Amino acid sequence: MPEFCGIELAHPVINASGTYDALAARKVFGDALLADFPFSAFVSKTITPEPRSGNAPQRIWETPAGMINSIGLPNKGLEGFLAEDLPQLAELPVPLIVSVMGTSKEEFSRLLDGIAGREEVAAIELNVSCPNVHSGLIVGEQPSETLALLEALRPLTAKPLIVKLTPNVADPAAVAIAAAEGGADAVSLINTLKASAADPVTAAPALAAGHGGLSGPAVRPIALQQLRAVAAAVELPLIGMGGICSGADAAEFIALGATLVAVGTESFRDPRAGSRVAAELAGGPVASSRPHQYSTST
Ligand code: RRO
Repeated sequence: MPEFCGIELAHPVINASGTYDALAARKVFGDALLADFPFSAFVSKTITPEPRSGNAPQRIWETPAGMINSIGLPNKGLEGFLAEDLPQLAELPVPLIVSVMGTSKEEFSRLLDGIAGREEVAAIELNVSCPNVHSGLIVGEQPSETLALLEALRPLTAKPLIVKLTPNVADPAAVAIAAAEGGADAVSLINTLKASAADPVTAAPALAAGHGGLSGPAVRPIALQQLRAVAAAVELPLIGMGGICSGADAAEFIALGATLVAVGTESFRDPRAGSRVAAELAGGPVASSRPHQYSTST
């Protein structure tokens, strides 16, 4: 049984925020979902102080080894989340981690005030890395800003604070060090990589927003390198994610320093991916399900 920031978990596989709608799944699968939930903890979609409708479509674009999203953080806002979603999420058979994002220290503080005191909430993930919101907030990109945010938030709660790092900086380890100095309990990485695409026929941008964040197997080696760098820089427990599709993929993240792993984009293709990855991981080393597509003979 892995232990993470004092929380006992049945296995090391959780979901990446925003990639698995547990409430929609409950409506489809009913209580069968609760009897066999795919993750050992559930991370909510990121919430903001006020409701947001997200970006205009087109918001998703598939790529050969993943997808680009420009979802733009649609959510019910803090009040809507507390009134409508939290009571249902509390029925899940696993600890709940709530992901939050503000555009200032004051907004983050408001979110923590509303959420941290709720007994249903085991931990809070601070999303300082969404690639799709033009907030002017550089908190996750500059170590000094990350430190200042944590110094403002740390006194507000004793619950574990997890900082979700952006991969879109030259030195993610420097941001992780600042998070640790500010009193973060853990770090999760990576969020999506800034990416773009155009329709080759019309020449129009593939996404209405013009750009988005790339996820899926394409980003996995980048995520592994950033995880390795962060693991060398801080003592904190790490949640590793980025293109995990199998137990073998998850084992790579654990080998390079992750305490927990998160399945994200793969859950869109296979909603049972979390259970499958956990079972493959528990079964010991798993041969890669993907043969080499490019020559590796030299
Ligand atoms: O909602 C999104 O567009 C989004 C978020 Br909050 C995030 O953290 N990462 C991402 O790729 N998309």
